[in-house]
Amino acid sequence: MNKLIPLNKENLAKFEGSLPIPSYDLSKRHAGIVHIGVGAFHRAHQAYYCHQLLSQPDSMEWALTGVGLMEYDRKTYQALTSQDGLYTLTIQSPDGSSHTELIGSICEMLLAVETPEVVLDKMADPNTKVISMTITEGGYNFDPNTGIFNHDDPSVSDDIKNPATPKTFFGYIAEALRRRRDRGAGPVTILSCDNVQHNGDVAKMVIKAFCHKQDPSILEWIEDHVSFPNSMVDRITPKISSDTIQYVQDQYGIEDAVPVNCEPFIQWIIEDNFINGRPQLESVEVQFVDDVTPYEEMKLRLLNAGHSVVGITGAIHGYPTIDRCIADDVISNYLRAYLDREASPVLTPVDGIDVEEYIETLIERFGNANIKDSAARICSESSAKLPKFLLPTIQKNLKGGGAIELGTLIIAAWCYYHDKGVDEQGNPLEIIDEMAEQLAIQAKKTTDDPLSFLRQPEIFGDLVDDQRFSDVYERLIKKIYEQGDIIKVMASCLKQ
Ligand code: CS2
Repeated sequence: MNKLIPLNKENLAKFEGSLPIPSYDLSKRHAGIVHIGVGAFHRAHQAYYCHQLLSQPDSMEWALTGVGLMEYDRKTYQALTSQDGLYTLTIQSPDGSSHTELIGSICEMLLAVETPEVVLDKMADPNTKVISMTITEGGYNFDPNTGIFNHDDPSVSDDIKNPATPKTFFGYIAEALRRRRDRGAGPVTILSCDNVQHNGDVAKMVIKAFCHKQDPSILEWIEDHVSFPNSMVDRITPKISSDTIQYVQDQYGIEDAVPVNCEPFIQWIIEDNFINGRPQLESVEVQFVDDVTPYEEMKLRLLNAGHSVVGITGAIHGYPTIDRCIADDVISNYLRAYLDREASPVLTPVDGIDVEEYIETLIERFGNANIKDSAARICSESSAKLPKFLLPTIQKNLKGGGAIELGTLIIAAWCYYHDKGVDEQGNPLEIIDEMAEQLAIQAKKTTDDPLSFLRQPEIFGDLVDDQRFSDVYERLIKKIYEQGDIIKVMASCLKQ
């Protein structure tokens, strides 16, 4: 086998001809955007859109500075730094075909734990017009039931006391905004790219709540100088895997430590509310709208909730990937029934969007066997996801007298998942959740107190007090525990 070529600027020309490389001059890029949270999703989505934009005339100021805030970001930081920000993106279609490109929109990477001052100065630089982020559903640190920001989180309260030496996302934003104000660096747009309903409004609420405690003097400046567009982001992006590393080596002879693979589908809908200019992303098919609400509601409650329905039940059974779950007729019929009977009836209709068609497409997307999206990724951090993806549908149906059985079974299955810790084939479940310990403790009490798992108000609010909900839950959790076969229980719920 030929020697592998390390991926970096110097070697770029060597790849020409074997795969598409950036058509723009890398030395002419300027980072008008600082992005916090450079995970696989960011690199398959926003960085890919920016890459396409940079290929067009007059857009060189819309490249990205990538920031990792935490120690666990070090590996990506080191890899991307040694690769001059370059990486491969492999787009994999359901028919088995793949297309790989070299992406060049990330000009530089910074690691906050290494160079905090550089990060703060970059965020406060007048040339930084947008600070965007993917900090995950749980990263906003608020109670989904009360909407209240959690000041008591230990690292948040540390940051409240030490404004000049931040550690958290909130601390960095507050200090950067103060520096912008004091230096007259101009307004800035804070653009959330997470799967949270009204992600911009939520970002504004939590940042203001943090500043209110830390330094209320900045609040007025924020009101006049910072905008927070809501946005809906979409592209299924598995975790980086050794398969993809191997694939780009075998196909292209490229040594890329952090390659990304994803599905062909991509969508970004943003409210046109940028306070200091914005990239002309409409030229690469990003949609700008006045109100993103109906689109985000549809995506979170159909696609993301649908993912949880499939991922949790499939993981319990022992299917490793989402496509394997979908290939099981009971799971795919169950998914369709959940979306048709419970999720769609309580959605705000979107002009020009056919929900039936949206559902068809999402089931096809889930069935993409080429991307190998793991059930474990979908189940990870469900304690932050389900209150945003699935519980709103149950709550709406409880209010309006709609059906709740199929959604409630997923909550019961989630409890079982944390109680058992192994799948039905006897293999250990890969459980990744910040609340995993508490979830397991509550789940393990189920045989004595069937409603024990629901007694976690930070997740379920006061849902346990709803008689109709708790009756259905109790019946279903007993069924799961008695039968010990999740697919059978799903099939029986479908018949009703
Ligand atoms: C998934 C999302 O994390 C999850 O549970 O539903 O990551 C999903 O793949 C993306 O939102 C797709 O846009």
